[in-house]
Amino acid sequence: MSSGLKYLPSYFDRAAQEALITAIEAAVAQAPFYTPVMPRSGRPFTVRMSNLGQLGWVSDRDGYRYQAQHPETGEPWPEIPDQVLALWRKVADYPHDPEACLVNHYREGAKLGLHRDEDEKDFAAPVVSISLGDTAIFRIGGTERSGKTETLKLSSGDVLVLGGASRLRYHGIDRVLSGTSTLLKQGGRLNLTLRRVTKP
Ligand code: MD3
Ligand code: FE
Repeated sequence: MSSGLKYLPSYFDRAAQEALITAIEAAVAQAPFYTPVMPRSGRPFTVRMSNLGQLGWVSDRDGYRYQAQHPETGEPWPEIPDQVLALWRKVADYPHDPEACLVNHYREGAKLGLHRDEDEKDFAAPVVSISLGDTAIFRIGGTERSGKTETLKLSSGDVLVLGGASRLRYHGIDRVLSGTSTLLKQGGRLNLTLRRVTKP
């Protein structure tokens, strides 16, 4: 795969994954998962979302954007947990903390179509992703939608760092393999993506 992609399989051991889940459960009790809809069409995503940090990524009929409040409760997003910030500081190779941590929740049948992450203003910062729960089939292409793609299985505890030449590559989640992990009591998959949004 092209430069700027770092795949760190089993970065978090089981105990660290359980500690992450405890922290995320506390946060989503404050900022519940909601179902975003596509701009214009209003078609719902199959993935449910919440955010942590100063800014959260949201999608509604008006478009995609970052905002400081939960779209349904109007409350500020909870803080990014310490162990998640610690990961960014170790792997991001970027001199500022992330402003946003998008939390994606995949239940049975959920997927995420091929897209680029381009709503941020500073592409010098990487996106750092943590996978928890059921294994996902992740698809990644190049910087053109029509380009070749390849797949990678993302398992619980895996970390991906997408920086440099990989920062603007197309990617998505084809499917989640139900029952492949016992981490989440309800099953399914959680993905955390850490991002710098503004130019420092
Ligand atoms: C490759 N999330 O939230 S994370 C997203 O598993 C998103 O929920 C997926 O795509 C998920 O936007 C994939 C891995 C990832 C994140 C950002 C990337 C891969 C990326 C940015 C550029 C290239
Ligand atoms: Fe993405």
